[in-house]
Amino acid sequence: MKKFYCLLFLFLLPVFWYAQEKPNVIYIYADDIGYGDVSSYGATKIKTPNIDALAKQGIRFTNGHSTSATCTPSRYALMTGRYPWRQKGTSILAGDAALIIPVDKITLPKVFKQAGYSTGIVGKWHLGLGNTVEKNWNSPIKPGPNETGFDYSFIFPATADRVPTIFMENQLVVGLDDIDPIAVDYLKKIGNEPTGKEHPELLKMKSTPNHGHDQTIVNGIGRIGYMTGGKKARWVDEEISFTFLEKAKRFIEDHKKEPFFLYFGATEPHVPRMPATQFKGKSGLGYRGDAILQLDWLVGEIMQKVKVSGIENNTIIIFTSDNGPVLDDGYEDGAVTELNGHTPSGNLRGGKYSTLEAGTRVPFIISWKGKTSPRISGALVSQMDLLASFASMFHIAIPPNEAIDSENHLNTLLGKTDKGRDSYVEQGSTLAIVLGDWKMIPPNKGPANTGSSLTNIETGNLLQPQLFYLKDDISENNNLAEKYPEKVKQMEVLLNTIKEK
Ligand code: NG6
Ligand code: CA
Repeated sequence: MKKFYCLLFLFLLPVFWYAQEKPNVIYIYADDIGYGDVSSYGATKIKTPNIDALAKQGIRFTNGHSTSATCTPSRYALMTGRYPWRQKGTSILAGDAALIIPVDKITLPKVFKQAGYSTGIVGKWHLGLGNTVEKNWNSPIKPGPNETGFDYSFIFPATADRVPTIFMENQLVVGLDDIDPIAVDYLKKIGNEPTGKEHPELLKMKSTPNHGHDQTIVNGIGRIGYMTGGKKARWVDEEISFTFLEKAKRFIEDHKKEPFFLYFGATEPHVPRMPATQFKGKSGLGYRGDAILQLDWLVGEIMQKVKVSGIENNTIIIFTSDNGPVLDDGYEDGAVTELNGHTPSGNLRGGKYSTLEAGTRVPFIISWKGKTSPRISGALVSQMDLLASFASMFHIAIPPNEAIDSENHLNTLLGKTDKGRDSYVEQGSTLAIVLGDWKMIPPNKGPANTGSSLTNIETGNLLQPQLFYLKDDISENNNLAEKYPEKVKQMEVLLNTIKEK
């Protein structure tokens, strides 16, 4: 009899192994959406029903963070599980930058690969390509997403406002043409195409003074950087998200029978905001608001695709943003003039580029239909923690000295507990430290505001230390540094310890 049970156990072993939970994971990374930009986070001037539906069936984090108040560093941290400021060259990258993610270290997609998943990225990349700035855009470029953990990639290289304005599928620009080769330069003008600076009359959307965005014109929009050739490969801004959505749906369709990880990097509501005709004018808040509606629609389309694929109860959908919001980020798109009382940062201070809360505290929703009990969680969590958390889900060991800043908070991310991180470093114009309910911004030179003729955002810079008790003062209005100097000291020491780790 004993023998029988033994044999039965051995026979069932593979069944147990397969029964280990391997939900599909779709990570939707919005670009520049703010804490107050979606209705489930309190927006009243704009409605985001699909994102709200996701929040309603999942966990809505009220203290969820990117690491940084701009894109590249936040994405670097998500991928590597390391604070970006540990590595030089992780600030906003040019469109021709070299890859900054190490190819020989663990990454978030590699965690999934090790667990037997198919991995794909569709959308914005902005982490560099190839080994050097100089590259031939007309032949395969590597290393890139495929060398850092993605089996499949369909991306645009940097941002929607940076050249080259093209898509790439697995190392190769889509739509290459031998007789019209692509060249890109960020230092000098190349080719003879008009620039926004020389020919503003050709623009369908003007760039705002002092903001650049006046180099090569593509699709009637002045860009950062110079580009020539590749006329057939260039995107039409109004169609970018349809293209990404189609590729994402295809990826889901092709992999619905196996576990998959899909990183979906939406471009909304980053500049240039040039939504599709069906969304133009729909929000009443200018193109920025329309772009948010478009983003919400995208989220709904992805949710629907998951549903009709019959994998709803086996799919985790995460929605979050790479940094806080900005209104005027370089184009006359009505974001400021048609704001109509909308508050993109909600009740937080600051925004994109800022060390204040709105720089990194962003909408953060995790839904696993049928598994997560819907709730609101105030736990302090970071996108950077997904790496260690999923590694723990799959019992994967992280190699020593890799992903050193990623913490395992799987139970928190799945809503089983509200215990999050004890401490966290937020990167804006300087590094701030959060410890429990306290936040300290060390003294920092530099203007208190990015400037009313520029993005007009409070930076958080002050020559004195700033100490806030976030629990009672989420809007960082009450500087307690003078009252609690020992707390300031303690947090300064902690920040230095983390920096030296
Ligand atoms: C800035 C751009 C801004 C935006 C940002 C990157 C200027 C003056 N401003 O340099 O428009 O592109 O870079 O945004 O050029 S991010 O979300 O990718 O970090
Ligand atoms: Ca961004």
